[in-house]
Amino acid sequence: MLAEVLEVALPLLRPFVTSFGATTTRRTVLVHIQDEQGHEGWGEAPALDHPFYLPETASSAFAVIAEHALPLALRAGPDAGPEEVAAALSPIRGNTFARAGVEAAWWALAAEREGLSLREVMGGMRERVPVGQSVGIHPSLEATVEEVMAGQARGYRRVKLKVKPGWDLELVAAVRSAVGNDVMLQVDANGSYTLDDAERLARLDRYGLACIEQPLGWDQLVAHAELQRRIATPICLDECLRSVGDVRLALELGACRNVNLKPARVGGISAALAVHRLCREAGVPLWCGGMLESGIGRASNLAISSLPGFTDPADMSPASELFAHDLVDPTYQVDPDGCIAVPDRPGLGFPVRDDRVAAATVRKAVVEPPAGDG
Ligand code: OSB
Ligand code: MG
Repeated sequence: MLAEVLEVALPLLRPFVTSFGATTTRRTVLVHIQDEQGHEGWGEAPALDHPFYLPETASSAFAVIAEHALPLALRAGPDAGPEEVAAALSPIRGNTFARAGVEAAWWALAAEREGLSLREVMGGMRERVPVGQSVGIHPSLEATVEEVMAGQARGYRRVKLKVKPGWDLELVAAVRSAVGNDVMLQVDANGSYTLDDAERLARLDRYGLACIEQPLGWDQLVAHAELQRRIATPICLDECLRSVGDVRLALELGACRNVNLKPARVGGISAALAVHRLCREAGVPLWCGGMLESGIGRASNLAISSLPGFTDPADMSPASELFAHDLVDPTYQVDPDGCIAVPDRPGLGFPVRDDRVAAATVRKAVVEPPAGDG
């Protein structure tokens, strides 16, 4: 079995600005495996370049995968399926993006081996997935409204605005009046407020937002429960939810009424399937978030988004809008009705361009299987 981890640099066409700063180059981490029969699997560990979103970074994910996650996964044996690999990775604490990248490669490998699409091996049903746009922080209201209206013209089913203290009330008022009351609108603060801002945040209630995402700190579950008692807009959590247990606790505490599920942020597809079950049983609105992944990471997000519990549009603006070139070709498109078709090709579902991966690779480590294994 060949197993390698690659760090790739994908320059963004335009910087993506959030309350934690500007992202200009997207370094991300890929996991590539190939078995004796030539079946391949690709996965992505989409930690950001820096520790300002969550503690994990592309560099830390690369190291944890090379030194711990891939060796543990390979010890599960050449015939292990993705759930067995997830179990083999469970001794690793935290480092959810690293674990997810490794597990994802085994999901794609399993799909290729079984001749099934990724959607089928995950139990997804929908053939098309509705998506929304995530609009970064711009220098002016006019520039933001312009980007929103361009997205509306392209069919996006929902608008998400990045906000931070001082870039919030006027912005939401301007966008709400531009798009009208029927467009699904929400905001994402990436943890930039405190409970002292509760009154200001309550003033967003009048704009009919679908949710306010991660208003408070990345580890502030109890404070979110307090805030939710003081505002009418449903709180959605992103950064706070890094395991199935976190989601269960958040719902029990009333810390959120809406869930952004990034499969990689909760540790991989197996954990994400458990979160999906939990939210579906509890009737909690659920949607698939994004991490500005390459088409490799988006492929598994797209597949899982076809499950019935994903009630709201996904964050999945296409790689063609983020990067000069995607790592898969053809990549996916957002159709004029704001949906992306879920591929039914076996395996990952999108052909990986080895030449583009090679050109983007900044470092690589090959991990040997334990002696005696194929
Ligand atoms: O907070 O949801 C977020 C991108 C990178 C890091 C964090 C977030 C985002 C997004 C999703 O907003 C954008 C996308 O992947 O299309
Ligand atoms: Mg978010």
